[in-house]
Amino acid sequence: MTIYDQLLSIRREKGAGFFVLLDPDDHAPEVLAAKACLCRDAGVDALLIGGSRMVNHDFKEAVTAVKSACDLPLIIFPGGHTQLSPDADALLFLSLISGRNPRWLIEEHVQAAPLIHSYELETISTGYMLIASGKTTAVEEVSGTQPLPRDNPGLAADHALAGQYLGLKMIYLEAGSGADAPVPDEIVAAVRRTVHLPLIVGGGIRSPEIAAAKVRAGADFIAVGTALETEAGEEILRQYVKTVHEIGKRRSHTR
Ligand code: 1GP
Repeated sequence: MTIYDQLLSIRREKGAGFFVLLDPDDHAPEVLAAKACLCRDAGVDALLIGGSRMVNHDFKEAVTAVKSACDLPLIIFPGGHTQLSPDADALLFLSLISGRNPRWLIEEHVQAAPLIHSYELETISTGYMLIASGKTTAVEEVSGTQPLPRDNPGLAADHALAGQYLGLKMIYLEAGSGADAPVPDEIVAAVRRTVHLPLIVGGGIRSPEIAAAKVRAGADFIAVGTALETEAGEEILRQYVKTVHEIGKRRSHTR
């Protein structure tokens, strides 16, 4: 079964799923591996690995360490074409469709393609949409693109729909790592009403309650990184997992 099929079956069976983002810019490979084990024990559905600053030169080493420590699906969430590894299970092949910078719409992809092919990595083509969050985020800086406004759910929905028509397989609504404010519920809901693609929501989600609100609004997968940097205990992880699964189940029954 492909990782994409596994994600679809998580959505079908659990209603919604919970991802933890591991950032190799912030931690040594052995620390990431220990975190991955905690995540597995707490019932996290999959791990994302990547970072937008790309200062870490040991990306492959980090992926190998995490993959050999635990068998959770490990999906690269790349900050650029240098973040690739044959040891990951899949790659979110991100196109920054909220922006108008050709580098992040196609150029990085061309650079990455030959290596992805030789690694035989599964690619999950994903429309990546940056939503304004109240402060300039690393994604905004690095990509040199403007985020979509917070107060225009219709515009966000139009972008997601264009992504769906282009044949993308997922949409990622991103407020930016460490964002002051997460993607507004109204934007999540508008995108949910408009496209049938699996929807990941991340950036600035700092509590299980906020995660719950995003799932209620229509998120299929919640991604959290920063909030678990200081408090990555099994207990808080379990709370996120339980909340996302409970609300997801409830929502799938009322659909
Ligand atoms: C960033 O969506 C992820 O790309 C996670 O964001 O670090 O704010 O949880 P946080």
